[in-house]
Amino acid sequence: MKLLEGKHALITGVANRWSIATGIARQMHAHGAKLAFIYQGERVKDEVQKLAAELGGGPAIECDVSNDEALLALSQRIAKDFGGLDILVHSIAFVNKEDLQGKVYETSREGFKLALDISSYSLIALVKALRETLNDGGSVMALTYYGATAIVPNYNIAGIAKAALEAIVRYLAFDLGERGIRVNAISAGPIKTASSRQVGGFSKMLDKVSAGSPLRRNISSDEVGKTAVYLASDLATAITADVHFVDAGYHAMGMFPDPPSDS
Ligand code: 0WD
Repeated sequence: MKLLEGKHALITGVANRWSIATGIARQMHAHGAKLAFIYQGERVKDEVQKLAAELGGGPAIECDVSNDEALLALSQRIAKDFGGLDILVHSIAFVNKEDLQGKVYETSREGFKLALDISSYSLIALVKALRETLNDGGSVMALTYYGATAIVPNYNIAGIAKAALEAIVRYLAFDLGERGIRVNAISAGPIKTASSRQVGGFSKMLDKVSAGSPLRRNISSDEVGKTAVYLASDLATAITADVHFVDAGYHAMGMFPDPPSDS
């Protein structure tokens, strides 16, 4: 059964085929949604255009989310190509590499501003620009991580930006709720991507989840994609202002069993 037939989605945050947004796009395409993509600049243009062609041939539009003029142009282009938008996927984050290790108190004011602008405020900026284009009853979702509410060493400013993002999700859910538009966050477990590799000690995070989560494994971007389909579909019409974990249950562990002894 196709759950998103007739729906139009804007996918942000595709950099390459390993991006979480690519897993979301694959699943939304499989469920019949028509997709548009944004890309940040020339560095990722070819890759995003190629993926857009593979996933239904929708437009790939250049848009840096820190640029308000680009966001205005994006909303005009989406209105022209799609008429209205049913689904908005925010899958964007950026933190300077030096701020993804060491002490949080060493973070510079500029590094903090940049991280919060790109990783958190950009959801407000996208909704602001696209609010007229978003159809009543639509679904907005953003990617977050457990480090928003729990201490994950090295995630540092990224976790602080995710805490802001999750609060933004709740406030936007209230703002848009009177139009039946739902706003949720998906809290994904660690997945190897260009961004996550910047986090100090990232491969150890994968090991800890595969050893310590209830499902004893890591997760894939397509599993995040399937959850995104559900949240965007009419199966989830009463779900909003929520943070939904797709992390093999890792977030629910309060203590970890001892590793098996050799004897
Ligand atoms: O373990 C992980 N990978 C997790 C990621 C676990 C839980 C959550 N997340 C979140 C990330 O924090 C982010 O919000 O998922 C989202 C997607 O991250 P990703 O798929 O891991 O990373 P990546 O493939 O790098 O995509 C993020 C993209 C950027 O990629 P690059 O590699 O080019 O920095 O976000 C885009 C960009 O394409 N992006 C922007 N797009 C428009 N304007 C901007 C910008 N200013 N900055 C970054």
